Amino acid sequence: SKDENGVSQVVLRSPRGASARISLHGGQVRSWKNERGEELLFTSSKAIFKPPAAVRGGIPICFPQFGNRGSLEQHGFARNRMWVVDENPPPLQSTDHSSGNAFIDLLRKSSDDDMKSWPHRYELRLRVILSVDGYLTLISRIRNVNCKPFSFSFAYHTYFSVSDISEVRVEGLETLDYLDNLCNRERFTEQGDALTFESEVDRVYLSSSDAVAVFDHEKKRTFVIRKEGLPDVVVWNPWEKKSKAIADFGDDEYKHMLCVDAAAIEKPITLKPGEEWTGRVDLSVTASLY
Ligand code: TA6
Repeated sequence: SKDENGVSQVVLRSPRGASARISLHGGQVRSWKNERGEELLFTSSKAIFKPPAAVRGGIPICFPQFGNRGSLEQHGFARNRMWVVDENPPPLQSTDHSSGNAFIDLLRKSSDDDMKSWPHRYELRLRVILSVDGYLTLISRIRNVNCKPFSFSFAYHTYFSVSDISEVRVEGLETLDYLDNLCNRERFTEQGDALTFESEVDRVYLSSSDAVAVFDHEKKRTFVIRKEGLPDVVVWNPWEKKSKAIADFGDDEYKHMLCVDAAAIEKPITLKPGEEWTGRVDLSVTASLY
């Protein structure tokens, strides 16, 4: 099918009615719905769907640079470019294979345009799996197909939809060190038991455990984020003032979103010629038991 701007997109469906929609613009997951048809990812009502800018919401892929830590455009170029569908993808690995699991592989290879700003030849294969339970897995494999090494950072910039940010709690980041983007990336140590929100937050938690949970009290919903190959976790909410400065974001929308990204930022990944890296995130959602 096509999106608002005529860009091709792919829809995955689970046998019980969950779905995920992925755009070829940016290889971006644009929608993830549970079996009741409820949207789980935030998209701004002010989002601009016209390429090349990434759509404000869903799961933009940040590669080969996170944020403005480097010479490239903010969050790298992968989210702004067109990807293609691999019509003959390798089969699911046995651990991901279960009847009823739907998947798609999108590819992005360095173009001459990319080479001007980042002179490296890479192949990026993004596999999106919607499990029979309606859970979402993203696996990125990045291969160095050139004869010199390169380094990159990476993030699944995941915009979760939440009912009310003041009622949200994030667990799994306790005691970790983090870099605070609001304080020149100064390093702090998390002191609280769980993270709650009452002002702008823009942090990179370092070397987190493999699971982080986002509790949405009002919706009585919990997201669990499991990750492999991605040591860091970004937590971002622009809050009131910053929201007003973002053109494609509504003034009050910060109340209904929280970005929690599985990422590799502090220590860039280096690939030698021929080497491949894998970064995986598994997103599950459950009704909270309280
Ligand atoms: O840490 C998350 C972050 O890098 C913030 O600093 C904020 O700018 C956000 O991502 C959104 O970035 P974007 O380029 O999509 O506007």
